[in-house]
Amino acid sequence: MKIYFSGSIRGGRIDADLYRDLITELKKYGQVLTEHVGSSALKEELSDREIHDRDIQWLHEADIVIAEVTTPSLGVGYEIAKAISFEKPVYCLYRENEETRVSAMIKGSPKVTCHSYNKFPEAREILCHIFGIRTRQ
Ligand code: 6IA
Repeated sequence: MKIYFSGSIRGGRIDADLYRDLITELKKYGQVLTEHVGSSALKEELSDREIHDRDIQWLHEADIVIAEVTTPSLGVGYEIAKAISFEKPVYCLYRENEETRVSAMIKGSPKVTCHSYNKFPEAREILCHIFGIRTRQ
């Protein structure tokens, strides 16, 4: 099972540690193609074009896309739209929050399954549920 995890980079890194913990959890279910999204020491080693082309290639290869969408990010939104067009299953996790509300284009999409959670253990349960269902299909 190849998992594409999507989370904000240039949109803001406030949730970087949370992404790292989610990725650690996701590794129980398969190969996470985008482990760098949870890294606290991101380096600009590739050009923007190289990043784009590599990530699109990984999206093609992925069996499932899991996005943490609490921090709004153009890149995450773009990846979700691409994943939908590639007919990949897309799941979004987000924390309910007064300041940022998830875009209606994500929450309102019939092709995206959204789950809200408060604390990490709840997110872990949601992932368990998602992969429990998917491994039985
Ligand atoms: O617009 P954003 O940068 O927030 O978009 C984040 C999403 O785009 C993530 O889910 C990544 O899959 C992808 N992405 C954006 N920038 C990079 C990147 N840059 N490396 C890999 N994937 C990326 C290198 C790090 C650099 C900005 C310090």
